[in-house]
Amino acid sequence: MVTGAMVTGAMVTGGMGTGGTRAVARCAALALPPFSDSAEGLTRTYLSPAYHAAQEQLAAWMADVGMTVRRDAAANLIGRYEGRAAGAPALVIGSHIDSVRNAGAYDGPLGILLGIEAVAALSSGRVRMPFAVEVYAFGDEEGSRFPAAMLTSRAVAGTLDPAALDVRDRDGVALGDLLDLATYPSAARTAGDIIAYLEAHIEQGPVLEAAGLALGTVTGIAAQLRFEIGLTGTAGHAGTTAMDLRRDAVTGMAEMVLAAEAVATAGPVDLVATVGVVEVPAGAANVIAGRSRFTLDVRAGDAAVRDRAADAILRRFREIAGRRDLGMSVRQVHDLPASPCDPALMDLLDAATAEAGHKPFRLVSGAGHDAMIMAALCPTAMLFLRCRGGVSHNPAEHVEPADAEAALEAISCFIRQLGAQREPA
Ligand code: HGY
Ligand code: MN
Ligand code: MN
Repeated sequence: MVTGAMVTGAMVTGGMGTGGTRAVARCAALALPPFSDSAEGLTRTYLSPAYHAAQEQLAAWMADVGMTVRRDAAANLIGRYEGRAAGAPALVIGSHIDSVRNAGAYDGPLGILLGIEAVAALSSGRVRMPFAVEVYAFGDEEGSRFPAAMLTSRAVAGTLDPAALDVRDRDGVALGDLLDLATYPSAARTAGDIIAYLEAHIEQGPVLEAAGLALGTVTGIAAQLRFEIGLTGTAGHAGTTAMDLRRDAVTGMAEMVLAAEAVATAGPVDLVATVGVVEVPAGAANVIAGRSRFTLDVRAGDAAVRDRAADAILRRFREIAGRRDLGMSVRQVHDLPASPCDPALMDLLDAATAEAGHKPFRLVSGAGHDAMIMAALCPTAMLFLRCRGGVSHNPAEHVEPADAEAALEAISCFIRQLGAQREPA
């Protein structure tokens, strides 16, 4: 399975870096070709050539630390380090290998690599726990290739609606052209197989840095709705069409974008609305746009707050479309309910953070994570790491190796304490 593209541990860290430092260096290595689909910056989308190259590299690093490695029918990569008894239920440590476009190096891969380093610490000490440890590299958390997110963790959690697999990317490539959709749901795990899910992830926000802390225990993940909006007006000549005769799909979209911003700004601080993709098919400088498309992402810690805001925004959109005589289509892409983390695992993560020498601190996640999907299958916990300036979904994303060392120590303490809880009486 090893190819010339492999980057060995020593090559990445110039020798035996310690686990957290090595994890950070490996994330940086995975941000470069062939592990990126773009020559400039990092873009790694589900099932792309860069995705497969990065999976091969992760598989090699998993095998290096004594894990058996497999891919499931959703093309997730899974490493397994057996417990004392073969086939024992597993603690799953995971995150996602796919990225947004022009991404930072740490959003996703860091949680996978810290899982591999936690297993490295166990295997180098020849330690076996009363449970197995599995490391999941989920394939499609961002939804940056197909118009759906969290597909592969939903397959694992068994909550995937097969209709969600009927998707095509921007080039018209269907998911069914790349994977066998009939067997895709066989990626599902049974609840008894997994005792808990732990995800380490950069905070992607400013709270830990402002508090002067390296680590945080996540209390829950915000609810999110995602829509695709299409507008239809009348294409026309930019030079000959009077302003009051236009059915302009771009100015209509622009008014709607600002309306979404106004509704969210008027709400509580954790209510956010984002238009991240705007498209003008067949757009040209001298053409009044007849069509436009855009995405709408609405989130809040409380699903009722999120839903009221989304309703208000869509009402504003309908009013704008009516006044401008524009056709409008609204497709809900996904609805992810708020996901509280498991109280007992949060306590364990606090204790592990303290044992690692850091002050336990709790915070909400405004960002979505595979953990919110895995919560349907098993108790979940998330460990946040400070990231510089709270910057993420941006090449400037940065993690201090010392913070990754702290996170690895906390994860190792978490595994030890979970093991102690599950030792036979
Ligand atoms: O959108 C999110 O919150 C995550 O980065 N996918
Ligand atoms: Mn992420
Ligand atoms: Mn992300």
